[in-house]
Amino acid sequence: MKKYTLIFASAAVGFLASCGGNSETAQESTPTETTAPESTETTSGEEGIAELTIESNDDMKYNLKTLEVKAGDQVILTLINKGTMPKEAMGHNLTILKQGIDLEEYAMAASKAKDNGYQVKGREGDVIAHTKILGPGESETITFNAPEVGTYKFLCTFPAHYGLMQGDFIVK
Ligand SMILES: [Cu+2]
Repeated sequence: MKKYTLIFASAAVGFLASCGGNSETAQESTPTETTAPESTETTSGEEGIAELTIESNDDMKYNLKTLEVKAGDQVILTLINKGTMPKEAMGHNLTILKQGIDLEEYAMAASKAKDNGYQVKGREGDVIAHTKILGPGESETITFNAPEVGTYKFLCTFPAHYGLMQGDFIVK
């Protein structure tokens, strides 16, 4: 008997929700016109924590062009390399640069620093956070504090990848 009551209750809730959610439903059915991938949604419900996941692949691309967090957030960022090509040929990382650091210039310098995980030795201060270079099927989660409000650049520093593999890390 209790079971039936529960089923009825949840059905009623579902009915109410579908009645009350008209505007939401309308929004969902409207096709989005943006061709670029949406920014990732923050999956953590916890206040002050931004949990983000971004993927890389053998096409030398990230699946997102924008990552967005709030100022003061603790950022838990995961890079998953979905590719299958060997790390030596198609490794990827995610590197977030401080403002004012020239992306192309940093990428060129980093591409020569294979023995340092493609990060420039002595220029750690130019980087907010970065993962290591990931091979096929690998992932890494890095945790750091969101910098002040602004738009920052992220890129892959594997040689010749930054042209296609870059995006905006936005702190609101
Ligand atoms: Cu890459």
